[in-house]
This record gives sequence, structure tokens and C-alpha cells, in this order.
Amino acid sequence: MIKIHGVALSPFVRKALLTLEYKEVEYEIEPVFPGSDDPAFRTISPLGKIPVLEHDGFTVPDTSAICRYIDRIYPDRSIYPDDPKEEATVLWIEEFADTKLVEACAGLFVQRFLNPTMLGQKTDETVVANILDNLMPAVLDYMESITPEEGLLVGSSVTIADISVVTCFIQGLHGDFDVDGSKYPKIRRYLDYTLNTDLVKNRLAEDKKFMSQIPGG
Ligand SMILES: N[C@@H](CCC(=O)N[C@@H](CS)C(=O)NCC(=O)O)C(=O)O
Repeated sequence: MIKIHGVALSPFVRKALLTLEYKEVEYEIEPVFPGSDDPAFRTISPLGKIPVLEHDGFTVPDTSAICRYIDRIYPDRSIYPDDPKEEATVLWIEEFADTKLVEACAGLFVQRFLNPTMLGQKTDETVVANILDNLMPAVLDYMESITPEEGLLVGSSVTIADISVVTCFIQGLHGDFDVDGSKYPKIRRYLDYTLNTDLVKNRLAEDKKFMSQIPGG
């Protein structure tokens, strides 16, 4: 059985879970908070980051490695295109989502949800304003430029690009951020489509259940 070390509200843990759920692979979660200094966790996650995948005594951190590993051992419904150019494109979009898009979306989640509910800290409105005024528009301008008028991001089936991007926008929703369709019609169309798939709706429902158990959440 696959074990994911982490907590499901992390955008990166969600990325691994969406990959497993898309492939209908059973898994269990070993709860670990980001930055945990538990020595056993640090051994399998030298950077202290979640998630880490464990499978048959083998462990690997980092979702880029984790999702690729899952795809290799469960090759049905591959999320990596055969075509080299399409594969390169989805890997690039994954990288963009894992760096810039997550910075903007998770930044709002941290300020507006995590700080006030779990960390006992106030929302820093200066940080929020900087994300909304500077980081987010640049990120969304780029996303709008690469999002097609119809269908998924690359090709005709779900890829690691879709999973990486959607997990970030879910994090944004948890940080009270949604995409304005009058400014970004292609992203809006894409989100209306992907957020309404059973895969994503089920994951969102799990998130909401978890968040509602947090005092103030
Ligand atoms: N590149 C990593 C990023 C993982 C990551 O940044 N996880 C965050 C939680 S969302 C974390 O564990 N942060 C703790 C830290 O940086 O100390 C991946 O793809 O898994």
C-alpha cells in the first residue's frame, strides 16, 4: 500500500493525492506537518518538506519525483504524454505551478486561513496586497496565455500539468481567492470545467471536511 507522509491541505500533498485518486490507487496518509523536526521524518525528507511517498520500504520526497514514480508503477491513465513536445510542455507547466502559481495561491491561504486559524497569527494585509497587486496578476497573465479555449491544458487527457495547476487554484480558493472571468476568461472556463469533475469535487469535499474541524476554520 502506498503511504503519503503529510497533511492533505498542503497543495503539494494534494497534488500527490489527486494523482493517486485519478489512477484509482488506494493509499493511506501518515500525518506530518511541514517543517517537522521529527528525526525519522527528516531522514526521509532531508529538506523537511511534505509530501514523502513510501511504498514497499522505498521512500522518495518531492512531488515531481513522487508523481512520476506513481505513473511508472501504475501506468494506466498515464499523466505524462508520449509525444516529446507535449511531455516537455506539461513538465514546464508543472514547474511553473510548483513555483510561481503556488507562491501566489498558497501565500493567500497562509495569510487568510492558516495564520488566523491554526497558527494564532493575524493576517498580514501588506503581504496580501502585494500578492494581489503584483504577484497574482503576473502569474494569471501567463496562465491565461497558455490556457486553451476548450478542454485540458495539454492534449486530450489529464496530465501532470492539470493536476499541478488545479491544486494551486484550490489553495487559492481556501485563501478566499477566485479568478475573475472578466479579466481571465480562459482560466475561468478551465476552472469551471476542472473543478466540477468528480475527481476534484471529491478532493474539495475532503478539504472542506478537514477545514471545518479546525476551530475558526
Ligand atoms: N518541491 C516540493 C515542495 C514541497 C513543499 O514546499 N511543501 C511545503 C508544504 S506545502 C513544506 O513542506 N514546507 C515546509 C518547509 O519548507 O519547511 C514538492 O514538490 O513536493
